[in-house]
Amino acid sequence: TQHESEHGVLVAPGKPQIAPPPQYQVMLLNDDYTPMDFVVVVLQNFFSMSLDQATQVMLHVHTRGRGICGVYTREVAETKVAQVNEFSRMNQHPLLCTMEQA
Ligand code: TYC
Repeated sequence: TQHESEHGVLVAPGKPQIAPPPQYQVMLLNDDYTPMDFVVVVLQNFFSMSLDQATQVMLHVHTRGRGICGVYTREVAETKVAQVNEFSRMNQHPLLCTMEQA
């Protein structure tokens, strides 16, 4: 029963506030065949990373087996996963992108 949110916006008295939406980690999995340069391009273009950032994440996935590309709400995460996997297949690479609840 709060008439003002933390940002000063008025809300209906007695109306319970909605819980924040669940967040999902979008993951990249390592494989033996996808070229490193291709993974870097994916991270730059689909996850808005700089060349340095993308190179670091690609090397993390290469050495550790998997890594986080970003954290999003469900619909955004699902769209990223579908777009990355479609782009990889279109270029005949086995690169796999998945998501899991944070
Ligand atoms: N292991 C790949 C190679 O040696 C590079 C790679 C990195 C592939 C990250 C996938 O998600 C990946 N060419």
